[in-house]
Amino acid sequence: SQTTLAVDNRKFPAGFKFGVATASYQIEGGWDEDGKGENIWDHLTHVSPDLINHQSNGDISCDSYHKYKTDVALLKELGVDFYRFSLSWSRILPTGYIDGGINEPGVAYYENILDLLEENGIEPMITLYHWDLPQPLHENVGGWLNETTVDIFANYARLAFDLFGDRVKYWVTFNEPLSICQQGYETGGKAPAISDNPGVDLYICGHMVLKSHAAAYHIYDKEYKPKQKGKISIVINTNWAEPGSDDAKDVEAAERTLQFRFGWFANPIVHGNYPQVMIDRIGNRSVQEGFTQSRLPQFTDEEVESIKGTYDYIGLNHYSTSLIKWREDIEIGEPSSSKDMSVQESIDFSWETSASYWLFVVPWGMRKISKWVKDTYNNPEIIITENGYSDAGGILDDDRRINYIREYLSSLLEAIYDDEVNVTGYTAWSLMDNFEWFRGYAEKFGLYSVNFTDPERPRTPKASVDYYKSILTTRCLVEECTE
Ligand code: PNW
Repeated sequence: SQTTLAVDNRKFPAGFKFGVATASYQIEGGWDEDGKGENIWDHLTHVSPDLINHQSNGDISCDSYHKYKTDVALLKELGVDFYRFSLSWSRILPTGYIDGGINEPGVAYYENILDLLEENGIEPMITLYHWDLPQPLHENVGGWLNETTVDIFANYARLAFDLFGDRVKYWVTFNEPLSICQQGYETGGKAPAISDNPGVDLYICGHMVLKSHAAAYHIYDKEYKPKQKGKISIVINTNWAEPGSDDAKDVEAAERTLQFRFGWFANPIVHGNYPQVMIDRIGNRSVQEGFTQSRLPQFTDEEVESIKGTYDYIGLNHYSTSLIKWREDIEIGEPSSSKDMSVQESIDFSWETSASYWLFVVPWGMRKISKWVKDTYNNPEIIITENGYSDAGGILDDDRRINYIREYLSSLLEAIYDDEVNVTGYTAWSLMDNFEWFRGYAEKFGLYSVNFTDPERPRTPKASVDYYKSILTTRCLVEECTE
């Protein structure tokens, strides 16, 4: 395996921005306060607590609903250029629908945060949807499996631009459609945890999320961008897929993996339609399985035109790398997206581990995925919207996290200078330890530690706070960097 030998001593380009990220359900708490409606994560953690490690939930979490002033003080202390956070849809629209009424205290909460960020010179980057769908939209409408949700989301997006857009220059429609659809509607690893129609529902979800994204993009582009002058896009996640050998078949399988994970969403927004390899493979298998049409829905020509170009930058969440080898197509039976892809995925046992089973420390993957995105999608502006390292907690001297950030950023500098990839920002996940979905509070990604057994939820800086601060001051990774 390759390793980064020395830390890059070059300075990040002028204008390069550093931030940290969080998400509403993971930090806010106040799950039913001041008129907030129930969302699919409130519902799932309450109805099926056994799905979550230690039966934890986000009812209180970091209590950021009450402690946002402290949070902004932490951001100020860190010296970040921007803060990426998400809106809780059901805090603003308790039923999910505009017609259900706007919850004023919910709106005030985000206005207060935006005011404080502005006072402190920190730019907001707002994610409209980081997985917390209002429960009524799931229960009564069918959530991301129903076309109706596209319009309902578009109305919510318009409201958000209307309420907050004068102060926001960076918008994200969706965080990680791959996680939303594959885990929410196939493996059951995320809310609404539906897994009874594998190989079918996830692609319908992807279709609806892409249409919803495009609808929100066009609303912003036509009605708000001319005066608000911000940028809007989507955040897509993927591991780097490293071919298991130089064999052409392994190289092809690795490329196919990237297309099935990243291309599923990036190809439509950049080139207008799903990757050909997905259209072909899912189409062929569907026929053999006895379906009368492909399990991958089709865009009409009009939809292709409308989705194409709906990005002002590309948001990339990147944490780790996998080794991919070619394999014989899996035999026809019950459909699934992994059978559609049919590759053999593994890791190198020499890679450093983390507290997350899926996260291995492979810094050079950052350069490779950035370069691949540049080459595959017409050299777009790229913002790394998440990258980070988990431990099991109780470690304030988090040298493994420091090392992870240093080496991934070093690899990013190589992408920027040696491969001329247009990366304009980097976001560390996360500002503080928080509710890590099905893993509860067992995996900690924070730069600040949070004591979840203390009702005050005190935040304590880990050593990585000082390290990140120093990067923000010097704009490089070593004590003496070249200009
Ligand atoms: C992100 N993977 O999800 C999410 O956006 C965050 O909410 C989450 O807390 C963070 O990563 C850490 O898990 C991911 O399998 C889901 O490579 C899956 C993967 C990576 C990130």
